[in-house]
Amino acid sequence: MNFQRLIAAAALLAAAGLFAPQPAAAQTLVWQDEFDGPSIDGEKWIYDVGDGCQLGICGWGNSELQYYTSRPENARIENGRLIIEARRENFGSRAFTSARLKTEGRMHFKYGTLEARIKVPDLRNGLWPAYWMLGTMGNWPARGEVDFLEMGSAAAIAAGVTNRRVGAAVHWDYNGSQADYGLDHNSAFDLNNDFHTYRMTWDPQFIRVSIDGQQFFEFAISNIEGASLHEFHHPYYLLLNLAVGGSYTGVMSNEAISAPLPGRMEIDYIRLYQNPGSELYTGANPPSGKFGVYSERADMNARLNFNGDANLWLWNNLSAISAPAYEGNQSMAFRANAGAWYGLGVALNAHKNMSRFGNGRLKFHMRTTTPSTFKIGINSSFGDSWIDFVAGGQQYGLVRDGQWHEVSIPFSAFHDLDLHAVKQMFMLVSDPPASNVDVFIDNVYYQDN
Ligand SMILES: [Ca+2]
Ligand SMILES: [Ca+2]
Repeated sequence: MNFQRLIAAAALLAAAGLFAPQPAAAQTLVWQDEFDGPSIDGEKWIYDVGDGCQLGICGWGNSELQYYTSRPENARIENGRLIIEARRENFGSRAFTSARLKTEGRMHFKYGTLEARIKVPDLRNGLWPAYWMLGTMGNWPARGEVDFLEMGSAAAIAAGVTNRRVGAAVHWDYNGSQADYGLDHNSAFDLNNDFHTYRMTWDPQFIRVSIDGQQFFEFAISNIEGASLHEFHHPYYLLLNLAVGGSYTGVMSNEAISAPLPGRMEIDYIRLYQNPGSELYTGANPPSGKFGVYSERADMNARLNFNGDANLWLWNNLSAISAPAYEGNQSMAFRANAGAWYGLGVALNAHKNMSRFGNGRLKFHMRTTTPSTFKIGINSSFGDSWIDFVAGGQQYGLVRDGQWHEVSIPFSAFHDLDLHAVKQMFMLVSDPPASNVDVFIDNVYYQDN
């Protein structure tokens, strides 16, 4: 079945009036945030900050006009509610600020029922509140996306139902192309005057979305192989944001934003209930001491298992050569040819919570004579974070003399590093060398303080 047929089939079901409200069954509450603490809980939420340009997606991939910050002006707790506030103010070369929060590295789940009580601001025109989830691993759209609440679309503005229309949608990969399926619901009254209950149920068969008990979205996900729906059977994390302008709204310039500002999206609570087959990750019991990324040493408290946890990827221009290890039997021993960049990465199959290493160091042994600039990095929920090794600059213990040396980099030296949500624990990328070079790395580990 192709994607177009899926849409057609779902549209027929909708036309036939088969989207009946589902009675709520008694379910086990497994995660919640009532937003009744003194401040936003950092064990549950982290911020996406900036305009996306640092990740190569200026405007967060949607031509959004705002700069996201982690300041209380844009996100805070007030009277038992999470407030996300969009403001008109110049910040980071943008004319608006707002906030985008996510549970990446703090709460991931597969299957479950989510219930949230949310009040949106007056959206006319140009505000775009969103309550949604993204697959934890992989590149969009192959990581999967499910939107439970989006409002302020260009079509809603054109139809004169900006504050009444709510949309739900799914996005995934179908044979290497983006596939989408979405449905809208027009409420009989404005949704910005009060709180409404948004419910998403996800089990091995369906993703369904309702507002105030009225289901308006259903997507069948059980035909995994036939319809390429693997994306909807993996863990996801939650996001909440209030965008200003952007392609969804069709409001593309600062001058065209007419919504009253500041505008506040308020979330009273989010509760997650268990469904059959549910999985929940909260980053509990994180490792400490010495954590072996690529080390055979006996004194590691824990270590990566390359037959399950992680893979060593050779990205470009590296071929294995035979050489003695620094310790144990194995080491990274590679030759890079002149004239092309080279790089490698230790990629995890799932996020790892390394938050106990914040005051610690990344340590490894390295042996090389390369004079080229290279960089050592870690990928976390904030994207890549790199430390440059420029010949003649800070070397963190490396001497480029062809002998083994220990390199020790404090994690505090990495910018924009979210140790709570690490996805690639060790990366190396080098400028093209002028002549062939050999690079040896061994005994890579995280050391806490
Ligand atoms: Ca509350
Ligand atoms: Ca070794």
